[in-house]
Amino acid sequence: MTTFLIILSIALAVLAVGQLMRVFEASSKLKGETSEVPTDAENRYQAKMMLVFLLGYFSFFIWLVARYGDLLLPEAASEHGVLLDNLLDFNFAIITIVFAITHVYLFYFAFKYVFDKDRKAYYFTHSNKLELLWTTVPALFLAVIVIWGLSEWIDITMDETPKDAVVIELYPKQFDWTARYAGADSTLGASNYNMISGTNPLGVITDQTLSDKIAELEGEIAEMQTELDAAPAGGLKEEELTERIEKWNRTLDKVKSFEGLEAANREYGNDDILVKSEFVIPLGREVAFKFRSRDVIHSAYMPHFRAQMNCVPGMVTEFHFKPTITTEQMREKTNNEAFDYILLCNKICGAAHYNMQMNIRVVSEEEFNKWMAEQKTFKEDVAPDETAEVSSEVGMEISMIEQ
Ligand SMILES: [Cu+2]
Repeated sequence: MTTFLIILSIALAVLAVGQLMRVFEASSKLKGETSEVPTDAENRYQAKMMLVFLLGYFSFFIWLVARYGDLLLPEAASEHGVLLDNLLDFNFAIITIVFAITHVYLFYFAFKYVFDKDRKAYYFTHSNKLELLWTTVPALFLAVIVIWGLSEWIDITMDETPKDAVVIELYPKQFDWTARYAGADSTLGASNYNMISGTNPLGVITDQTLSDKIAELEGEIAEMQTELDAAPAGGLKEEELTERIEKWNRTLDKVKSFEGLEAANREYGNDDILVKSEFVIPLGREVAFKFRSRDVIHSAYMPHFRAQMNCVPGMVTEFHFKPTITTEQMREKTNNEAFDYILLCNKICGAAHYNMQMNIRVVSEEEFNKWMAEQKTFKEDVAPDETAEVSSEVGMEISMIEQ
């Protein structure tokens, strides 16, 4: 309401000024004044004002850069991040130089060539020399930017992931992240959304989760069947239940088809490690990320590492980088005890999108190995009689998704 009133009063003020100007024009016309033609003194005053404006304009620009410049991006904490920053700085440098030159000329010429009735404008139709200059110079700069940028991008995205890389899957859903480490075998276990259950939020396929899921589905189907047998024939309830049983049977068929996977593929998942709220990566070692999504498109954004990748349902996207500064070192550098690297969702994905984040801790190789050894593997995690409470909660969420 306040905003509306402010807009309304501004609009009314503009209208009032417009009407007043018309009154002045009409009255000076009646008096016979020729106010449309400025006097020489007025012209000289306007020309000087152009210089004053130029000075104010650049002072404001310099103040803005000094005051807010460091809000652009935090210090890069990955190897390729430095390359990207150099590229960005080069672009900013060119833009700033061109901006300064063109604007100085714009306002200085308005001052220098103030109206003079004794001066005649120099007229020429075109100049080949000028055309050549203002075509080739920008073309050269653009070529440098494009070729340099492309070659860096190819270096960053096309080079092969080293064998000793830490493999981590980032799995988003509305509205949180789960990180899954490939474990001792450096291979992520196969996964499928049909396998998702209370104890298996990422749908990892192992012998254990397969038999659990089949038992769960068969149990549900049997329950629905009992209900169906008791339902009155020909009713709406019978139709609904029959449809649901058919749907669940299709899921069961899909899940059973995973039994045909090679034994090794049902083994890789056992030593995977699932973590929430924070994940840890080692300094100076390549980290290979794989991204999936459970529901909608999310985007994994790690600003300090200059990394961002879409997480798309139904496909796996990838990115890898090498961290160069530990969390501790960054805390000292920024003089901020509470500093943490962060993973954010950078795709507006729903109501609690703003809350989709996860801390990232960069530690030394030894610390990383120690941390890994302390984590429970997926096999230990899905052992029966554990996480019973969590299971019912997540189970509800999944049944909601399946509807
Ligand atoms: Cu999201």
